[in-house]
Amino acid sequence: MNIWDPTHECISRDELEQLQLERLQATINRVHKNVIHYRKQFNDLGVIPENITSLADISKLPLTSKDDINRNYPYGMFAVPLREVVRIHSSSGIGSKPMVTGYTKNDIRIWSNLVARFMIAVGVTHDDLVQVTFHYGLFTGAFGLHYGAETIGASVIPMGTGDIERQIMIMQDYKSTVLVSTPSYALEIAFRMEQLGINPKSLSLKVGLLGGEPWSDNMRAQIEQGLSINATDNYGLSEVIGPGIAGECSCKSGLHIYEDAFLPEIIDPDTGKVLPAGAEGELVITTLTKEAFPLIRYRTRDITSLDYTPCACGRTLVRMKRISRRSDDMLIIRGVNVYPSQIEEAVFGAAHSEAPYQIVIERVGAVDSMEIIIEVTDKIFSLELQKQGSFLESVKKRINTITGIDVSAKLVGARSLPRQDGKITRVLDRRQI
Ligand code: DLL
Repeated sequence: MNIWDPTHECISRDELEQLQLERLQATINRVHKNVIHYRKQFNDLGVIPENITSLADISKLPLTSKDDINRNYPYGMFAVPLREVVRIHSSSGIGSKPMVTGYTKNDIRIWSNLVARFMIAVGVTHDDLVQVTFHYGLFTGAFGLHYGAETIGASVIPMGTGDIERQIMIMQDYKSTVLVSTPSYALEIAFRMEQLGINPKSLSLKVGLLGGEPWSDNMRAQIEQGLSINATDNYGLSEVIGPGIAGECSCKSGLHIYEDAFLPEIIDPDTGKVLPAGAEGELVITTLTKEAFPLIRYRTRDITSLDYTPCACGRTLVRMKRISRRSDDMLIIRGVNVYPSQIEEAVFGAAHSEAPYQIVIERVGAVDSMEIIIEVTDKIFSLELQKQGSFLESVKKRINTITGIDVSAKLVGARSLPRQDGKITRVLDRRQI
């Protein structure tokens, strides 16, 4: 079996814990010295870096949230001067501003190697042709997978997102062997191929490296059949590094977390208390190698559990269960993170006042759609028809500016949205994943 970095992926637990402690102490020293936010938090809790002498001491440190990152927008939590940063990425924040992350040259090198791990783990080699269908831009997905594939010496086809039929044509003509995408995009490609009468077996595809959004075993089976590939799962989030935090091996019984680079904990999302090994709760991650943008006890809001039993693949790194839900209200629409609060900001901003609204999400085939239904208020009602049209346009434009996604919007009669105890259900997610 091929293992990219056996020294770290098959390390004994004792050695791993020693390495983690050394890296944790170095990270704590760095953020204490260079990041005002952490120094202040440590001071408030009476923590001095010298007090962290075991991995268990991590519970003395404060948790970090998306709010903290947002409050320090854009560069306040960087631990190096900008001149040492060679790359900036960002992802959706809670409000109208994104969360900005940075990488030093060394961060990029480590990131590429972490991504290489899950590629090699599911059988991708330097002989493969890797078609990357993520959007190349501020999103971490495309660059992360791109560099990982180059690191193992595979040939990268940097397609980006776009017309599905063009993706299929390139797949056919360039003889792509690996598909990099979100699970829903992979399913969309499979559906379109079926419509076009293309036999998936006529393609050269063999592996799907899929991640960026939750997906079920049922979806996996549909993708595997529809594209005639081995569909594998990988996990990450932009704030922490992007893809390359965890990935499946060929056993497909959980995702190995790359614990030499990330220290995972599971907490109770309501109390913040650390839960025992095996319990389900919110994944919290401390970065152990990052230079530009280290994070201490970052609340991912993703719900999972950790399995420390040995894996048949020979890797000793802990496995996390596939993520199925979150402890906050973040939605992932076509791979893009969206908060209901951002939609509300757009609706109220366009209406210049509060307006009753509901967000409806559907999945038709494999494609997510979001519709904003807004009740006519006296103020909106008094607008002539043409102005109502431009109000809806303004809502859609604002949502697109904040989140980058296209939505539809419509007006309905006053008090026509269903209410429970006087309240409108803000989000109606009708997707069956
Ligand atoms: O989605 C990074 C990524 C790109 C991972 C490509 C894998 C492949 P964000 O846009 O910041 O980063 O979204 C992160 O997406 O907190 C999870 O809720 C969700 N997510 C990511 N991967 C998975 C997965 C990228 N494999 C958020 N299964 C995370 C379930 C996932 N959810």
